[in-house]
Amino acid sequence: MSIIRSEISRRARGAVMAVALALTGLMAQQAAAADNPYGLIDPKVISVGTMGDSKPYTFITSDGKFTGFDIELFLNVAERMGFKKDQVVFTGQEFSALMPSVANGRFDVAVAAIGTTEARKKTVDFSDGYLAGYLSVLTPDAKITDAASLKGKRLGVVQGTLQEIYATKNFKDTDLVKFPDNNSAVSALNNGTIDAHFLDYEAAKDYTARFKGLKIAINIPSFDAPAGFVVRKGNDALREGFNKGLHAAMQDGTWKKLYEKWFPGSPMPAEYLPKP
Ligand code: SNW
Repeated sequence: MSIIRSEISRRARGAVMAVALALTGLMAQQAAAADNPYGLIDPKVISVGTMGDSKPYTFITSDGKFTGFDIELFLNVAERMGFKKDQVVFTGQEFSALMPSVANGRFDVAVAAIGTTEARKKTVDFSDGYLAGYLSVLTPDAKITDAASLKGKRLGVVQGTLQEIYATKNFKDTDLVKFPDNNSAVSALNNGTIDAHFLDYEAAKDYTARFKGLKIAINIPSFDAPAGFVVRKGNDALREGFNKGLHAAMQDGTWKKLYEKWFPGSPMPAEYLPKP
């Protein structure tokens, strides 16, 4: 009898312990969520991977600050989520390193006119879209006017971009030359090492203003791959926080104001404008 009783009480103590442990674990989790609702690497700052030479989307000014449409829009969204300017840390990287760095937990988010595609969604998650436009061929050669005239030419692409994928598939007789970033490709273009460079429309347009000999020759629509903020797979709290901020920025006219500032004269997709 007493042996049975002590066995029962032993089991009961075990069960109570298990419940207590489970509760402690749950409380710890809740405390973590309260301290770090967006699942950030450091709960007090948002660590952002971006690029230094994708003007006017994202670039570094001569005094070392990141700015551009994507950067100002991101800072506005972050502020709506309670993060001041000094709580957002930007780091410049090559384009091809951005999505892997988010997947590996080096950055909380990547921001650099990064187009949303099913292939990319296999390794990272995207916020809702905030930008849609063209992929453009930049060249000093007046004879380059369409895909056929790129035959036998040397075309620059930045590694890992949609331009690289598109050119591989559609510019079959073109010699593709891969670069780590736009500036090195445009240097090669200006010294004649390549015949044309394939990049985002607004960046191409910016280079035409800086180098008078360069023209935009071909525009490929990329509206099916709108740019979004890239987050670690499964970080839904951060992604949803960005979505909420993005929609608020679109609804109150902030998006429109920034678009007109950075992309003057470019048509505005109605879906990002305030809804009545
Ligand atoms: O797919 C387009 C989108 O429609 C908009 O025009 C902004 O650029 C894109 O997102 C494509 N951007 C390239 C990419 O995602 C290159 C990004 C970069 O050079 N930073 O691969």
